Amino acid sequence: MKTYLVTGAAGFIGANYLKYILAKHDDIRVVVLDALTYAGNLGTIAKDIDNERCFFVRGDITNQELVDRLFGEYKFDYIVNFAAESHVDRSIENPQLFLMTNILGTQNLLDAARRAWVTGKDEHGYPTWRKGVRFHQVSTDEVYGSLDENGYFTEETPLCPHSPYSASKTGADMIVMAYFDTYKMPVTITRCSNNYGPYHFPEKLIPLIIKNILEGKKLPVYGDGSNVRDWLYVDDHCKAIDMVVNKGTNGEVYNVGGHNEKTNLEIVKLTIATIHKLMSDQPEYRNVLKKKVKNEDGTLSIDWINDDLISFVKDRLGHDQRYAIDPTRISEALGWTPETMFEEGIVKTIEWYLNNQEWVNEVTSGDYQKYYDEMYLKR
Ligand code: NAD
Ligand code: TDX
Repeated sequence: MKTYLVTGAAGFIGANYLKYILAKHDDIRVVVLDALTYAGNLGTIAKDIDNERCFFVRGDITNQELVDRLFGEYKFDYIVNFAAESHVDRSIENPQLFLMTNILGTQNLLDAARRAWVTGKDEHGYPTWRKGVRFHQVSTDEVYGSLDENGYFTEETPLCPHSPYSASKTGADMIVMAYFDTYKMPVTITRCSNNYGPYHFPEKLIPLIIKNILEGKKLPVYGDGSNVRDWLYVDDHCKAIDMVVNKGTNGEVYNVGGHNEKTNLEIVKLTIATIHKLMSDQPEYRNVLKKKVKNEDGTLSIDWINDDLISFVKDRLGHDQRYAIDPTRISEALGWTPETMFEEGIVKTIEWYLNNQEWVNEVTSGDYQKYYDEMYLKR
């Protein structure tokens, strides 16, 4: 039986990953470590925490004493590090927090693992490691910087981050690789493109657009909307991480992406059209609308759900133009392929939000409105 430490599993991808591995593997035990920042929600994973196979600890990955104690209490085999400050716009406002969590938090976890897992030294002075252990870092394609209209990021693309967020993730990746080179620590890294799916916090493009449409608010598109992102359904990312954790090669980086490039404007228009179609085909979904406009016959109108909601606003500082991933390595080495086509995934995602408005209300009940006003009213 393998024991996992999964950090950041009360957030978007970590929660989906937790559900994925608990469903996939009977013979595992998982400890979740999460600080429950604004982006973490215990309700998302409450049903998964049974105190038999899955345990929850509220705490900060930068806390050395806490992380050492957890390593002593549970004999972890795998560390999967999702915990991070993850929003580019917030990193532009407060870079320091990003460096603390994303770089120093990763270093703290690496050092705790080193203290727990090193068994001795080899003849060259390199540490020897407990068999079957691994530290997996969940990284991002943003570490490679930005592409013009041609080409793809491969694992050999030079690291060239632009935002404080992506620079902090690059710093973390470089520390992870330094521990492989210096200590021969068993590590792997995945670098994934933009994820979408259930439990995505509504500060990120797709869930923010869905939320605003339901409220009848304007849809803020940065700049001219021509920036391109490569979208991947979150379960496909979880599958990739599961494969790398269990079958990856130490010291290797794996790019993960679904060859699904779309401009932001395309994404916003597709979201508008999909919500309109779902509410047209299944009128009961209109009850979810917070903006209530009545037709003459008393039913709720959806005529106003159209592209006129789009509002072009001031661009993000240092906005990366295009991301696109070449996933050849993970496909050839581990047989990974994405399973969910975008056309299917976006409908599944929107339906999930329409059916889970309580979750949206819960995660946006705190400082969300303040954040929204500060971030968008000045644009
Ligand atoms: P998220 O912001 O939704 O969740 C982050 C989680 O980490 C939250 O539960 C939060 O409470 C927790 N956390 C934050 N700081 C912490 C700390 N100091 N100690 C312990 N827990 C802390 O993020 P996400 O979108 O799920 O991203 C997860 C990981 O995947 C991140 O490392 C991110 O860089 C990476 N990633 C995200 C995407 C994407 O499209 N969202 C794409 C590629 C890579
Ligand atoms: O209101 C908005 N309007 C808008 O036009 C928001 C929130 C975003 N955008 C644009 C900016 C980006 O070009 O949409 C695109 C996607 O933005 P985000 O959802 O903020 O994602 P991005 O900046 O691409 O980063 C995401 O993918 C890589 C995650 O947040 C990162 O954690 C991950 O590493």
